[in-house]
Amino acid sequence: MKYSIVLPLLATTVLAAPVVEQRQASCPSIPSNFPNPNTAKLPNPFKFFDGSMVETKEDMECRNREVSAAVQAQELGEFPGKPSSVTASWSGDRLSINARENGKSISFSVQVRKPGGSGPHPAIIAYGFPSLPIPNNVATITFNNDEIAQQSGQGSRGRGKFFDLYGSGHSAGALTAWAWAVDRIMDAIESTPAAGINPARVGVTGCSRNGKGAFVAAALVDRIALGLPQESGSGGAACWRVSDSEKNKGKNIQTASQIVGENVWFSTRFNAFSRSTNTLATDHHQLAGMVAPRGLLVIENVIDWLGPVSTSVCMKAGRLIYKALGVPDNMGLTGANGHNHCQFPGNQQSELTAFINRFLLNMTTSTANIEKTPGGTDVGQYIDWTTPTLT
Ligand code: MCU
Repeated sequence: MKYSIVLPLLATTVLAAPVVEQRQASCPSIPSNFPNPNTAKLPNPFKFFDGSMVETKEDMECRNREVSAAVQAQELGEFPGKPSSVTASWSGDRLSINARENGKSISFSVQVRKPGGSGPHPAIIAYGFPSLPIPNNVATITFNNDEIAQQSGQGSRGRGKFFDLYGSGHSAGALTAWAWAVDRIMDAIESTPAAGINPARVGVTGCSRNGKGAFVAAALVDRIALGLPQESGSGGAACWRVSDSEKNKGKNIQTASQIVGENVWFSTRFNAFSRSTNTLATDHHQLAGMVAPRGLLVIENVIDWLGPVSTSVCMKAGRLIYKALGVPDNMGLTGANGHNHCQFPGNQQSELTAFINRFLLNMTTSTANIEKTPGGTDVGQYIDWTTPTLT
């Protein structure tokens, strides 16, 4: 299928350090019914739900829209767009944000620690607190995601400021609610030059449960220039199908059927699929595809519960989407072992530095061929499709 780009909103020169592309493809209408496969192989990211093939880069944008719709319908819950009013103000070291919709209003603020100089500065939004080293020439935006949507077991479903605005029965799981707030932080950065942050150079990070959040935010919020999900494991960089297959091989790995009971990260819509992940219309390699062609460094650890085989295979499959788009090096994955959970190790530093340099600091650093994974993670066993070269 060939669809055309109709409205280039922001011209970009894709040299060493691409800025976020904001293009508007003219796509067919997004389906609201999705296929119901029954396969342990990862779904073909290059085949539309109607069976036609993705042939161009613009097709991939359209494909991502239907993938997003399916992921929202089956896993994440609805990701609301910009509310009717979003206002922001800058004072001290805080960016305060107010969002209004349907007569309701919420406010939250983020703390911004900035480098010296007037800026505008690149920045990394950190869920909770940064669990990886942010260089001092990049601003740190500390985001208290728990106040937007709580994540403290089943009793916390529908609690937090997102749900104060949209109602406690809203379908969004916590990951989606947090991504909505990241989208509002981007609104605030754009509308508040006094904050001194460059909206074209913003990354997002978080570790573990917050790593799942950072990954979903990078996928859903297309103004994010660099995703840095850290040790997100199941529900983030792992693919549901591969995690189930690993569980069946006897591994102590988090699976969909466990995760829906543990916490409220996903929508209740996901419950119907948690014991039949082979029937999902998509899997998480396609979340990486939603980030493409923007920067993405997936940082993992060799801990059984996270699913090192699952995250490696899944993200290798995701990197094939970057490859099809002609930008394989805009994504990397690094799965070092030998460190405690969320304790960023020295042996992942060079990859992190390269991605930050290239995508946030506009440097010509190479991010080529970063695929550091454990053995036994051959993606070929989990896919039955080939990777096209999209025109
Ligand atoms: C890896 O993230 C989670 C994991 O999914 C949970 O099962 C476990 O309880 O907590 C991990 C985490 O957030 O650790 C800080």
